[in-house]
Amino acid sequence: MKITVLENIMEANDSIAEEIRGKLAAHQVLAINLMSAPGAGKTTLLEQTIQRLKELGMRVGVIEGDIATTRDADRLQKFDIPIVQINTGSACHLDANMIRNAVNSLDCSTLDILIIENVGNLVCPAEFKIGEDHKVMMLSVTEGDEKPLKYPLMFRESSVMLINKMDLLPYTNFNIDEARSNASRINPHLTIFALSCTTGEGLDAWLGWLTSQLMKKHGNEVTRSRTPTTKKM
Ligand SMILES: Nc1nc2c(ncn2[C@@H]2O[C@H](COP(=O)(O)OP(=O)(O)O)[C@@H](O)[C@H]2O)c(=O)[nH]1
Ligand SMILES: [Mg+2]
Repeated sequence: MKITVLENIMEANDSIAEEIRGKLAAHQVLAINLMSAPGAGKTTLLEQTIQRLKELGMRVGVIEGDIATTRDADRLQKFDIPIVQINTGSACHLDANMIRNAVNSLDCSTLDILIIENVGNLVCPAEFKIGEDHKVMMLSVTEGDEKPLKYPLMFRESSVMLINKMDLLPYTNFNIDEARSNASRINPHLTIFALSCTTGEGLDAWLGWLTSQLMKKHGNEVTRSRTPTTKKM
């Protein structure tokens, strides 16, 4: 009985996720679901990524998912882009229903890319489709190279793994080859980039992947008008 209820919840979520995917596709908006444990560096990556995308003339929107506070959204205010903050209260992940409300409050015709920072958690966010084109997960070198084996779902569901805080590598026992091989064992199709959001090392390769996905969505048309707003839900 409990299993049936869970399946129904997931089916309902997936059908809303498809509706979101359709709406974003109609506007050629690339949607990225960014996931990691708390503190891996998602918001710092967003700061670096938004800056570079804006320099390329891309129109970026962000949905910030957190249990409480607008701290991350506040950090992104300086970019003058549309941001929607979702405070989940006690929920440890974003689901499609939350994202549908957030997407409906954005003007998708003014966006090229929507980046969704999920709630910091290495388990639950991977279970929920939210209408994204790609799940991107971040593992920082302070978390341990065995994490792909201990939390396989997130690594299996993701298109990209970002190994962050490479500047701290000399101070840890993190083995980068071990991390790559553990992750590839879980998901042989995973694209892996090692980077540091603090020093900027490796960010070009990440941006290269992101812009190639944008070009797939848009062809060569990337327009430049933006509508800055910040909303709290
Ligand atoms: N040394 C180092 N610190 C980083 C790096 N990226 C993020 N941080 C720091 O890690 C902490 C958590 O970063 P944040 O972006 O808030 O993580 P989030 O919880 O995943 O959004 C902050 O103190 C960041 O300055 C990095 O590449 N190297
Ligand atoms: Mg954050």
